[in-house]
Amino acid sequence: MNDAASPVALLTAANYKSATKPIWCPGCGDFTVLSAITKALASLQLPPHEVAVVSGIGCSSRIPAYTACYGFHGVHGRALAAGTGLKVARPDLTVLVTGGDGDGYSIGGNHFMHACRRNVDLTYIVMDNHVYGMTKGQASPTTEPDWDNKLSPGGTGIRSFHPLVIALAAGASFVARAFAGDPNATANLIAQGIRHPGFAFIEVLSPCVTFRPEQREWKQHVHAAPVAPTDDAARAARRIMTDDGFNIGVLYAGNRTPYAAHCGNTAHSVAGLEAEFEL
Ligand SMILES: Cc1ncc(C[n+]2csc(CCOP(=O)(O)OP(=O)(O)O)c2C)c(N)n1
Ligand code: SF4
Repeated sequence: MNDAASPVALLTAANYKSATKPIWCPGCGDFTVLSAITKALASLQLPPHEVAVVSGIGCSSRIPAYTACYGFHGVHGRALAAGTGLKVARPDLTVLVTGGDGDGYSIGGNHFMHACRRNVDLTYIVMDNHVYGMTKGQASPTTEPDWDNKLSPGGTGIRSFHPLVIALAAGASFVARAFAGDPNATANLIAQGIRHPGFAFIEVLSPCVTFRPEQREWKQHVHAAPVAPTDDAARAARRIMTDDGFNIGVLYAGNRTPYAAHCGNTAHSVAGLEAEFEL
C-alpha cells in the first residue's frame, strides 16, 4: 500500500511490453523500434492504459500486440484512419500509429497525406525497410528504382516516393528521421514527437534483414543531421530533398494549431444512438 512516505514506483520500458513474444526474423529492425517505443513511453511516464497503439497489416504492424497499451491491429493501409478517429473521439489518449512503408505509403498513401493535412495530435511511426516484408519482398513505394530482385528483375525503374517531403508539403507539423539501430536516439525522437502538439511523423529506417540484407550496412551510413531543426517548412523540404537520406534527427518542428474536434451533441448510449438514426 502506498502512503505519503512510500515512493511512487516509476514505470520502466518493461511495463509497456506485453507477454506476447515477437515473431520477427532475428535481426529485424522492428525489434529495436518496439524497444524505442517502450523507452519513449517510460521516459514520459504515460500510464499504459492512457496510450493506444494502432496499426494496419505488415511485419511492422504487429507492434500493438507486443505492447501492454491499448492496441488495434486493423486493416492494411487504414491505420491512420483508425488512429485519427480514435484520437478525435478520445483526445485524452496518447495515440501512436505504427506500420510499414507499404502500409503507409502505398495502399495507405491517401490517408497519409490527409493525416498530415488534418494535423490531429498523434504520432505516426513508420518502419521503412523499402520493401513489403510480410508478403515476401515485393517492391514498395520507397524501393530504389534499380533494386534488382526476382520479383522485379532489373528493378522497377520507378522513382521512389519521398515520404518526408510529401509530409511537409501536406502539412505535417513535426518531421523526423530515426534509425532502428540506435534505440535510445529513436526513443528520444519518439518522445519528442509525442510531446509535439499536432501530427508528428517519424520515419524510422528499419532494416529488413531477410529481403534486404544489404540494409545491415545502414549503420555505416547514418549520421546526425548537421543542422538544428527548422520551423520553416520550405527550408526543411530543401534540406531533405538534397540530403543523402541518412540524416537522423528532428528535421522540422512547426507550430500549426492541431485539429480540435467539434463533435457537437454526441449520443452516449445505445438508446441515444438509435434515437439519432431513427427515420
Ligand atoms: C487489402 C490488403 N491488400 C494486401 C494485403 C497483403 N499485404 C499484407 S502486408 C502487405 C505489405 C506489408 O509491407 P509493409 O507495410 O511495408 O510492412 P513490412 O511487412 O515490410 O513491415 C501486403 C501487401 C492485405 N493484407 N490486405
Ligand atoms: S520479413 Fe523483414 S520486416 Fe518482416 S520480420 Fe523478417 S526481417 Fe522483419
